[in-house]
Amino acid sequence: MRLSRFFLPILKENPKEAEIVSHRLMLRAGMIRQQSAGIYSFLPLGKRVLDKVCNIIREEQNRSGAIELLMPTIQSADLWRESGRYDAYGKEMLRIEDRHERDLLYGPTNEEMITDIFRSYVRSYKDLPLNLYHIQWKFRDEVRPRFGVMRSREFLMKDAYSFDLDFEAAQTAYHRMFVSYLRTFARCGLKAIPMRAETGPIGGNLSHEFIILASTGESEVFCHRDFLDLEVPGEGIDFSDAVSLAAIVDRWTTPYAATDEMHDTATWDALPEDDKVAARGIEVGHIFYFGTKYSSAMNAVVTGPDGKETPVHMGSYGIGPSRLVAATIEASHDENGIIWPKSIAPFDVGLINMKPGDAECDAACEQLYAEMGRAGLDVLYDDQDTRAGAKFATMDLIGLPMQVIVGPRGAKAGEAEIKIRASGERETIPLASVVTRVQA
Ligand code: P5A
Repeated sequence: MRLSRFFLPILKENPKEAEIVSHRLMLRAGMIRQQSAGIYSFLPLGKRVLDKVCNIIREEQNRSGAIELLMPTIQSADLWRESGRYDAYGKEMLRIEDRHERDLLYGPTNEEMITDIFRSYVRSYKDLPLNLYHIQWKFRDEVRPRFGVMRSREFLMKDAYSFDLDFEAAQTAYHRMFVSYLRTFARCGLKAIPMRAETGPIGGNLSHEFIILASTGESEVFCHRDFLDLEVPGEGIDFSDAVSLAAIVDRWTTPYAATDEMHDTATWDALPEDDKVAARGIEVGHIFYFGTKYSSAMNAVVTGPDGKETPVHMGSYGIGPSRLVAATIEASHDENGIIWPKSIAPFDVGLINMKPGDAECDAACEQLYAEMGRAGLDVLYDDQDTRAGAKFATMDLIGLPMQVIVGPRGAKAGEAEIKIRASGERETIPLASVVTRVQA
């Protein structure tokens, strides 16, 4: 992508409304624009990151055996009356009336709708286990939306819903999602720590939040140092092996970890000082087992092997991709801007032409741009006629993992400078080695 043809509305000034660094950097880097309180457009740079996050989530959901569908954002109030949550959800739910005076709502979550889909088609235990997910916008009318897309009113959610015959099978479904989440966050370049959590309006009594540590996090969290070195399961993990899944979950839930809501000071105080990590954290995922709460209320039953009908056991599993984009920036930035982990960077590399109009410089850049493209790299080519200082500042701000800088002198000598965004390390190398160096 040539910067001259891209849409990257960089802000020079620090936006006053932004209280936290991710909000500030997302506005400045032209990733998002606020349309009304807590409602944002994702501009092209932001959309690229969001798509990358969603693709990682999708791959890991699919790997674990979950199946993607797509439910609408607008739901009928009648479904929610069946579960009793239409009134219980309160003011966070955006209620809408259509021209026929029918009550609708903009979905804050989809337990009712998925239960309705399930009960319409599934009758037998032989069709279980089943896990259906989608990635869809949600709306929650938060009293005080703030921090940009970190806590917005309209936000993207991946929500998965599992259906099983009994508690034991449902627990394995929970473990599958738990392990899938460990892999998902690790692939996004994040260390997420599972912590026991309150279940709030979703319900049930088994729940974990996945928290990443960041000094600006909303919750206070407490965990054992061991978490920092725990190994995340590899991609060969067998999601049909209930015993191995349980062993992984056991390993990841044994050391102490709790948010302030669930904090047990007695257990905490008993830990050796050196093992304690007290920090702030951001919830990027939340999983629930709530048994037959919705299936009983909504008559979602299956016939078991004994021929008897029983309400199906369910769980739901959420990740906020739009929040995850902001949370990554909270966890990975410096005074010059964002530092994207490779896996979710909007482009793999930024190519800077220091002197557009200089024949040798242009030729060297055009050649590198074409070669990197052929090698499958996603390149943002700054071909604009702007000051060197502004070019560097923009590249650092938008945080691509690597920069390739070509000036007239380098072009003449057949050389380019490589800069690693995270470390600031620079190196001059022959033009001919740039592609292999960037790929490595
Ligand atoms: C689980 C999936 C649920 O709604 N029902 C379906 C369950 N869980 S949750 O914890 O309430 O939300 C899941 C994830 O969505 C993100 N999230 C948000 N992101 C941005 N702005 C918000 N206001 C917001 N609220 C929730 C979080 O990542 C959360 O873990």
